[in-house]
Amino acid sequence: MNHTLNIISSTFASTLRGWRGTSGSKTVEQPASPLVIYDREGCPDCRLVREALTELNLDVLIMPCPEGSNRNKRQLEAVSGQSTVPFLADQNTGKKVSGAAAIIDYLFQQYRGKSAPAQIKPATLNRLTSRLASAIRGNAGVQARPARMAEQPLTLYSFESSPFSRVVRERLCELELPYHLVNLGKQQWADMGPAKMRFAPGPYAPLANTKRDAFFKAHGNVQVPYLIDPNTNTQLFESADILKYLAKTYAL
Ligand SMILES: N[C@@H](CCC(=O)N[C@@H](CS)C(=O)NCC(=O)O)C(=O)O
Repeated sequence: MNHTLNIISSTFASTLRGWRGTSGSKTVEQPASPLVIYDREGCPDCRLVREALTELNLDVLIMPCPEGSNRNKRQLEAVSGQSTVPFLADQNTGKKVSGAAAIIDYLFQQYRGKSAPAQIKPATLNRLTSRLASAIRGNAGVQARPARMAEQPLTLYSFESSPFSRVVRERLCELELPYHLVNLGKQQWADMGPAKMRFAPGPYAPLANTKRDAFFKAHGNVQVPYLIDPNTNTQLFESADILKYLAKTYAL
């Protein structure tokens, strides 16, 4: 699909979800061992889990389980005894949790010390609009494409509602490439808007001592998607360039 149309449809998907998965909490302590999420980008229930992860500002290791391939599903079956996504394995507590409702409840209780707010839970309206968002994206992030394996997981800086990041996450899922998902949800009004045209006037400054702050110090701005591939020593901004890179490096 033409990249501009792809981004427009991705923007519609975020709009259908009311731009949930844009804001991240101001403070968070990342778990010592990364949470592992078995996920399918185009799956409506998985989206609700990823929205909660952005909201909680938690980073996770995503094990993509697209339809039509067993590469990561074999591991899912070994860990969980079943093959449905979303599934969470928390090595910090030894907990294994299946299904969006239970995972979201667990994440809020464990990492925020309170119940998940009603608007985040997989209630009927959230499930319906998440289904519509998947429908708008067609088959993107659902079916496996033939791909080479990556020796080490990639890293993607993203936040759930980011239309530009979604198209990259979809491709990572289709290619079954495990990746560390670093959530850079927006934490204040000054973060709103595109990196090159923020809504707030004046020079941009992220909140001090946050992941956004660290990213800003490293790159001079905060823009997602940003991909790191340790297998080829590559770091890339720009969704179109990242998609081309993934096709050239991993698609068969
Ligand atoms: N041309 C870039 C645009 C990326 C972009 O505008 N990303 C937005 C999020 S969708 C962003 O980074 N906004 C700044 C921020 O979140 O601080 C691409 O295709 O990757």
